Amino acid sequence: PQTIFLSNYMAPGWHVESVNLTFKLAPEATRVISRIAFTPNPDAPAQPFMLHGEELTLISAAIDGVAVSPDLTAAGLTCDVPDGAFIWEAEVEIAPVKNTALEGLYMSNGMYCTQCEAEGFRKITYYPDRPDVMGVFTVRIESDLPVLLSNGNATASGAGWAEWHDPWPKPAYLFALVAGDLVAHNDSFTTMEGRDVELNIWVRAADLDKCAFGMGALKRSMVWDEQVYGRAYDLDIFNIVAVDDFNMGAMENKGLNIFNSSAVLAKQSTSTDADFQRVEAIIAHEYFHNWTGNRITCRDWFQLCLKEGLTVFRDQSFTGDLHGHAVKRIEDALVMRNRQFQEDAGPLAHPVRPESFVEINNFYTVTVYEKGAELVGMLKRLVGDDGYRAALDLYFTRHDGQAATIEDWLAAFTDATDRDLTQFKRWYAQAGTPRLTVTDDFKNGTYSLHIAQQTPDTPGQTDKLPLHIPVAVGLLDDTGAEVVATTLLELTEAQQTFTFDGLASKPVPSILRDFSAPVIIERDVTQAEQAFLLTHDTDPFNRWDAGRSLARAVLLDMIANGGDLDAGYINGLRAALTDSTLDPAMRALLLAMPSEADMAIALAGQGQTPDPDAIHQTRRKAQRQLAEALATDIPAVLSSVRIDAPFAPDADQGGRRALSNSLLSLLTWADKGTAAQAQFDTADNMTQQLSALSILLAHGAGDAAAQAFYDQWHHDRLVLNKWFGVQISAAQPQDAVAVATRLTQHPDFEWKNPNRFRSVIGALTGNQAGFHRADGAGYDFVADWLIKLDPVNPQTTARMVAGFDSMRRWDDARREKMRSALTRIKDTPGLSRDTSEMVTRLLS
Ligand code: DPP
Ligand code: ZN
Repeated sequence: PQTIFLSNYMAPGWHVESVNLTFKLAPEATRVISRIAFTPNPDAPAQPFMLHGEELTLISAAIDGVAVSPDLTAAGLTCDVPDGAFIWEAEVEIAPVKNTALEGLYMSNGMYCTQCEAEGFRKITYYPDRPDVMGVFTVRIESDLPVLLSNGNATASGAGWAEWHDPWPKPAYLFALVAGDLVAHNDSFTTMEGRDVELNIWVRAADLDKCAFGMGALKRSMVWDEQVYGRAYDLDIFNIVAVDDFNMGAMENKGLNIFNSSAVLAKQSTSTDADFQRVEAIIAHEYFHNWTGNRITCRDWFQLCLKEGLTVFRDQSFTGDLHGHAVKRIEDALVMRNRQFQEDAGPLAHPVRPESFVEINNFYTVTVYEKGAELVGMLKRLVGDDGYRAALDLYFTRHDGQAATIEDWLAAFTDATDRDLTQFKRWYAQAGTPRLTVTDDFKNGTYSLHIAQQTPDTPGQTDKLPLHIPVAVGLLDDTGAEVVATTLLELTEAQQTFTFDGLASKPVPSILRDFSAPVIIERDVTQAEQAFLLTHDTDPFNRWDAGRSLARAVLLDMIANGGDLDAGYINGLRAALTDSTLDPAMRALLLAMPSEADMAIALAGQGQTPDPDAIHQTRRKAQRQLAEALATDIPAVLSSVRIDAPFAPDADQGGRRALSNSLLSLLTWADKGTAAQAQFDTADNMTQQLSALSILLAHGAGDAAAQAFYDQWHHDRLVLNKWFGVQISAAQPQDAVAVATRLTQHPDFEWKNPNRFRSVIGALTGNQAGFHRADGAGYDFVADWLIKLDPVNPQTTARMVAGFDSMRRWDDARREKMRSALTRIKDTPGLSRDTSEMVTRLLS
């Protein structure tokens, strides 16, 4: 397979002025007729005329009305073309019903839908399928299905056909088409520019009662983008369609967003608070792409973070504005530390802007998305709120209608704010998580912080240069009073000293407030100092982080030396738990012990080899002892957070439910499931029902509840995914593979559906001690299923093979078993390009 390099970028030889497409839909034999107006690009180097195309049957082709016979290649076609502008016409045949990869035009439950990002359009017709070729699309759909949708505005329709016109030039990856027997949840919105917009969420009739929340989220997103970024919607209609079979979360096609049904449908009885929050965030994310992604797109796929990092940053800010920034920042930092830092430390590490790829689908990663968002957040900290807004305004003005690069993005910041970002740009090119080693001293009223930075080697990259890192710091005195408020230090050298004068005594530093940069802080801190910060820090993120660090230290100490849960830690948690001035959501976060993965990462970071069983057993023991220690405190806290109002999926109630479910989990150690069973039996919402089921299963008392849950919900595909997943996530390590095996034999295990596949295979890779069973049964089970899925759906297979990326962390025996499972995948005849690139990187 061919490797593509950023450094080989070449401008396209031809522009597309306009595209007319006609679709004659049929499951086995859809005809796609295209008419494309090409003009030569005077700024491009000379190159042959080439159109991408895969898995197409060419019926006919013509240039300026004269039939031609192009040369067909594996990647598309080449053809002699006239010197100036010309009209290309072609007719191809495709078979949507056979398309199980879910890229291009495919069918899901009898409906036609598309997924073209990144390179799916070439499976629909011959086209220059690259994001820097932007054309105006007009689409005619012919089908007997009642609802026929494409991008832009509806222009005409009749019995069995509809036409759509999108006035905004766009790359092919934003093309979309839907045809199905659908109904709409309808609403409207008037933009700040006075445009009346029709809003629809299209679903199957049975799902119509799950659309109201998503519609509200859409309208909140539209208002927020007007108020915070000054960006209004630009078409007369905005359609969202829910699809059951979908590889990713959702897709921002111009005016016709297509969503994995799990990312748009929500209602009280079937959706957890986390589901509601995820639906709102993804709807916002896709909507925000209309400006950051669609109006300004990417020049090439190496620039993916240009739209994704920025749009994730925007959706995170939106969620923070609506529901509170402190909790949101902690949640986002957890994703960075538990997932992105792990990716950045392993064989799959890559820069936020990669320099090469074999299959671009393998780079829709937590590094491009979430670390990409952190880079935007750091830029905002460095230039300030006003500078950020000025830079974004300039970016939109300058690049509207263009396919841009990271260079363009940074130039907008430099030109709007006069900041030199030459060094900051290294963040886009250097992979790996920087480690900041911090020491301090105090002399004659002057406090000095010495910070050294170092970024470890990553695959293909050694000798990293110093980065420009914003480090937010505050100083507290020994009474807990803040003697220096949050100050942004700019670390640019390999080693640097920052001083603070005029202090009466040596302060306690609070470093990396608000998680101001995606880095690891290494500093010798006593447990007493962590306990002090847990009580006194005025920065909510660092207060939580002090508690988290303390918990980690205590648990690691128990793993190394045995013994009981530390009394100081218990007292700190009791103080936080019973502090009624603390938001319940924050108390729930404080109470949550570091995950098993977090502890494995911490041990590996100390140069030790983690034992997944010891981690699991110790964590369970710690929870049991915490439950005993807090037993008398729990009832009063539970009644103080009881909800008397009707259900609402809002932050206040969500926080109360999160805290009460943490406490229910603790209570279950003593009552053996009485309270959890009662909550299961009477729950009127999915958060309460699923938490109770999960707790019962984790305590070995969930069989009856699991059966009852199935009987109640087997007709609902999204809830059934939870039923599959929770039995594996909550299983004890020795049982997890057996439970997963049994579930794959269940008649409802529709393994070709990505959500269902992930709910079983993904749940097992997420059960650390279960997946990493010493005998390798977990690895073999997952490898068998990935080998089976690969020919059907390469993209989802490749994504899930990343579950092996912790390989280096474990003991030799486990590592060898992981290697041999991966080697077995690698040696499978006919392995897809997607999976083979991933396995090769994992094994290298
Ligand atoms: N562009 C899509 C998104 O992130 C890909 N799933 O929103
Ligand atoms: Zn996105």
